[in-house]
Amino acid sequence: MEKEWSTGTPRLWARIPVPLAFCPGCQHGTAIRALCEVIDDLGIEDNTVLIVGIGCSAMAFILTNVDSMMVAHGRPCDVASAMKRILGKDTIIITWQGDGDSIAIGCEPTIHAAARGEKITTFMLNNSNFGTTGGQLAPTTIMGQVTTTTPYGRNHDHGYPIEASEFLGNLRGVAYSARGAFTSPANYQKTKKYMKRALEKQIDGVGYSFVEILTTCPSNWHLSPKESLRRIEEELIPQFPLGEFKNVDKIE
Ligand SMILES: Cc1ncc(C[n+]2csc(CCOP(=O)(O)OP(=O)(O)O)c2C)c(N)n1
Ligand code: SF4
Repeated sequence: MEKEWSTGTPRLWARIPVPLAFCPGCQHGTAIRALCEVIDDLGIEDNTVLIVGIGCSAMAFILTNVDSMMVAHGRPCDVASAMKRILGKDTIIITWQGDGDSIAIGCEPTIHAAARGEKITTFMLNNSNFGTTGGQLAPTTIMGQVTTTTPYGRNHDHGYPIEASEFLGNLRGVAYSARGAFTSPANYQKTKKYMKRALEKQIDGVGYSFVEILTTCPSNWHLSPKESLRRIEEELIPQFPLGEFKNVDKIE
């Protein structure tokens, strides 16, 4: 029987039954659901292309019923820039990336796509470590955080975390930059609003748009799903405040 979308499942959600690839309590699935809902709301599913890098976050391409491409680790913004230029303004190009993919190995592609003001949108899932490969230090690892490569906690010798939303918001080619989280229903709705605004900037052809989303990684944090949510509230949000950092309708 045809699935009833009125039950609350986003239209864009994959129509083939696939086992969820994520660990219990991981919020990557929540983020993908939010993406599906936003694309549904905007009615852009037929002209959207999703470009994923490498990492747990990349599983988005299996769970969404949208044209997609998986590219080399860190390279989504390069491929997205080329695609947008070839396919033109009517194709909505989204890169869906982990923090490692986006601002560790993919730092240069991301910064230069932003600086060039490419009319693409990046959604970056910040779980403060490299999830897939076992929880190593990432540019988003906070001070004091224990990871497999900082077993005594990140300290001053390891350098300092990158606040990607604030940093990218300072670049001229960026039309929109925001950071959200899914720690409560209210935050879920707010983050969806940020995601929608970012895509609207692309639809309006203003410039590069970016939304960072704080997500849980219970397996590598060695916390329960509930404790992981508390960690985002108590430890990550104070370091990575939620909100909009740039929102312009025209780049001068
Ligand atoms: C060129 C290259 N370098 C390293 C790797 C190994 N690798 C695969 S996933 C990954 C980390 C992904 O972390 P992140 O982007 O934060 O995503 P998450 O898994 O946390 O969603 C790494 C280093 C790779 N696949 N390709
Ligand atoms: S390792 Fe972390 S990011 Fe990857 S699926 Fe598990 S909880 Fe999610």
